[in-house]
Amino acid sequence: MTRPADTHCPYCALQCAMTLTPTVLAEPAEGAPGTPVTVSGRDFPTNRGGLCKKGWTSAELLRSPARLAAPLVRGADGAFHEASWEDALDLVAGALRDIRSESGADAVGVFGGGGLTNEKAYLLGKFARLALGTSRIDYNGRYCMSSAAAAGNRAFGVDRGLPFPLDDLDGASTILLLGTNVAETMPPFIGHLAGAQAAGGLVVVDPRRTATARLTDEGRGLHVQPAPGTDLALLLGLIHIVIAEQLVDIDYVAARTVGFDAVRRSVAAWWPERVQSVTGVPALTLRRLARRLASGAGTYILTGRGVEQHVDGTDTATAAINLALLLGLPGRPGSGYGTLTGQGNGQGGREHGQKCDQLPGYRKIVDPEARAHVARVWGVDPSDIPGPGVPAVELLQSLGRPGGVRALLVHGSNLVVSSPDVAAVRERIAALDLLVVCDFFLSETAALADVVLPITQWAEEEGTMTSLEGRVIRRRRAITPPAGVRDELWILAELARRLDCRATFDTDPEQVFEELRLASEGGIADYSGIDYAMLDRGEAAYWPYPRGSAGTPRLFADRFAHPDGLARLVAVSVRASARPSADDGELTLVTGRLLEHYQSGAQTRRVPELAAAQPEALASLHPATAERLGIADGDDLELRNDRGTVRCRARLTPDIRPDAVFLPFHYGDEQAANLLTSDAVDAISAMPEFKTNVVRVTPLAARTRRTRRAVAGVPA
Ligand SMILES: Nc1nc2c(c(=O)[nH]1)N[C@H]1C(S)=C(S)[C@@H](COP(=O)(O)OP(=O)(O)OC[C@H]3O[C@@H](n4cnc5c(=O)[nH]c(N)nc54)[C@H](O)[C@@H]3O)O[C@H]1N2
Ligand SMILES: Nc1nc2c(c(=O)[nH]1)N[C@H]1C(S)=C(S)[C@@H](COP(=O)(O)OP(=O)(O)OC[C@H]3O[C@@H](n4cnc5c(=O)[nH]c(N)nc54)[C@H](O)[C@@H]3O)O[C@H]1N2
Ligand code: SF4
Ligand SMILES: [Mo]
Repeated sequence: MTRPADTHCPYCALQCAMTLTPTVLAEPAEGAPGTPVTVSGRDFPTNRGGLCKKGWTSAELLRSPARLAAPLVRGADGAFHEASWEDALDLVAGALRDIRSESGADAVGVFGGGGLTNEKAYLLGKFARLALGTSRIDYNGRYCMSSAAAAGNRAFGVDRGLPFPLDDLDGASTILLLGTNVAETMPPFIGHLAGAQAAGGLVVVDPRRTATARLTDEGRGLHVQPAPGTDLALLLGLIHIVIAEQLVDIDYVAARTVGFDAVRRSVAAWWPERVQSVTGVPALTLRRLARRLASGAGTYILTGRGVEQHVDGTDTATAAINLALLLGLPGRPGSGYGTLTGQGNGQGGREHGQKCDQLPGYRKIVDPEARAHVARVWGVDPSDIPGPGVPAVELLQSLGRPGGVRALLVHGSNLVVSSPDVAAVRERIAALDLLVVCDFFLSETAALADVVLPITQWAEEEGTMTSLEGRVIRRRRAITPPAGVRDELWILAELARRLDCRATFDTDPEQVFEELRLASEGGIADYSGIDYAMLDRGEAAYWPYPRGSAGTPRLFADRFAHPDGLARLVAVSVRASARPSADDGELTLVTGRLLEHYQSGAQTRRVPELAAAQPEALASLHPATAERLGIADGDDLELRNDRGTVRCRARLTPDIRPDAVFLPFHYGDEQAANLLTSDAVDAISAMPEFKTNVVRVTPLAARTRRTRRAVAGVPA
């Protein structure tokens, strides 16, 4: 197969459209492994032909020398040995059977990913429930979208990240970006901010002066730089002002929402000066901002991980929704509220059964009607479907413990880099009886496995993804995969057969999608009206898309998804959280992303150009803080807390607040930012606290000096 293929980027949820052109045309050995592929941007409403560096270089991974070419099985000598697919799958199935018969079905766990196609995500959920019979499945979207999802479900009765097409933003005059650095995390996205910039109305809330914050320079808007982890207070303050200054859209609130009185009471004490004392944002700025947001049509409020990845992430997202509802934004033409989904299929991946409490179509696994519907599609009895499992952090905490998970299958996550308190996770992984990882590289997680199964990459497979817009799009195959790798649908089908599962496991993506359509029919995320043919004709398919309908580009025009059609205003309050003490060495650790690397870096650290641009973790410090701590640019330093230690070099920048230090989480082993993060989770969403943790920062050279002096009996 050597025709150009219209597809989308393998990485983030913007899913930029690209064309892949195999360079060797009409070769006799058609589709020989290693066919070079050229990437070109393709016009599409979201990226308009643009791609970021990661997209441009994505095809290099197809022919990477690091790519796995055969199953790997760990031998008695502790080393990996190549094995045949038959042997590797027999071994996995045999071990799973033994563990299941000894310890019960819940002794086998599954960890999925938001990068999987809809077909893989759907089949993985079915595989866990039917072939393994386990309730123990969850996925890395727990680390990503769970707080935004919980808030959206609670307020609107539905969780579609953007309830409107992205290019609606083009007409905005005010856009409030809460905790997102789109200029680095979705570069082509910023084209959609131009209208708001021109109107002087781009507002970026971030403790760092990021590339996105700089888009507000020169009268194009405002950068608000609160203390990390204080967004909830900031939002309660904005709501307080909106109410106090009578900026509430009274008619909208009366007609379309419930809960206003409780919200009004809950913000009464958050007057601007008090908010200033908590957040550091001047009261005057808060008032100006509230007035700007209420100044008329064309206002959008969008959240990202910066406000969501906290132990109060659901409540913070809820406060942002409350603000939007009081201003009458959701569902009104030309304005709105949304959250920016992160992973390639972060939206579709959270709809079809990878979540521990979920069945396809965003159905609840505890709902008898949902169980009956899905059981019919699967050809089983409802009682064959296990009940709810446990969310990701709890799942990982149970590994290798009595009564916990003994065997774990990982599909699409490098969890020993990206999970919170990762030193503890690595210990738990070591306590497993069996770890099986499907990947195309020997990621840090795969390197710990007993069996590694090498799989196809995006340019070698067919399927669908659901972008951050809630639009279902086609992933298309451009080249034939190398001989030694397999499609994950095939792997799941082969394992299911070996486990004597009687349910059907199709290996053709289109057939799997046909089944997903039926399974999702009548659910919240209803895909029943979508098929490959219409996607291939280029039709825009936004869910919910019931059979016979035309899909739903825009939600909430007339009603919200709760049975009574009304949105819920939910009163939320600030709880005390850990703050760095005035003690000189303690700072708030803020974690996040760099343009060049994707997530745990398992893929992008293997692209030479990207690795060369950002070869190592650098801790960003304010020059004033660095001076106080005796650290110069490029110095080695140590970040330490009760959970772990990271050693890296310092990068001095005035773009960060003096009370914080920033570390990207894209690096493995000893440079993993998650050695320092806490596994405390949000009570509603089970989202871990990734964004703000307390660390002590010390220059390494000085520490060594001190240690030497101490050894020599000299006081440090
Ligand atoms: N280059 C690149 N792009 C990506 C990804 C990647 O790994 N690399 N991953 C994709 C995925 S899965 C996701 S989820 C998205 C994430 O996309 P973003 O949400 O844009 O990414 P982050 O860098 O995690 O966080 C955004 C910002 O939050 C700020 N922040 C931290 N703490 C706080 C806080 O307490 N309050 C506020 N207001 N802001 C805070 C950080 O300084 C950071 O600039 O990106 C997607 N795109
Ligand atoms: N400190 C800190 N930690 C964070 C975050 C943060 O901001 N700060 N962000 C969190 C967020 S938002 C996210 S989304 C997570 C992401 O973190 P991870 O879950 O680790 O995600 P990736 O690094 O994308 O890992 C995906 C792995 O699966 C492989 N892969 C890619 N596609 C497929 C496929 O189709 N099938 C299979 N089987 N494998 C595939 C890749 O090669 C890679 O090894 O990290 C979270 N961790
Ligand atoms: S913005 Fe996201 S989808 Fe677009 S090219 Fe970059 S990584 Fe790929
Ligand atoms: Mo994410």
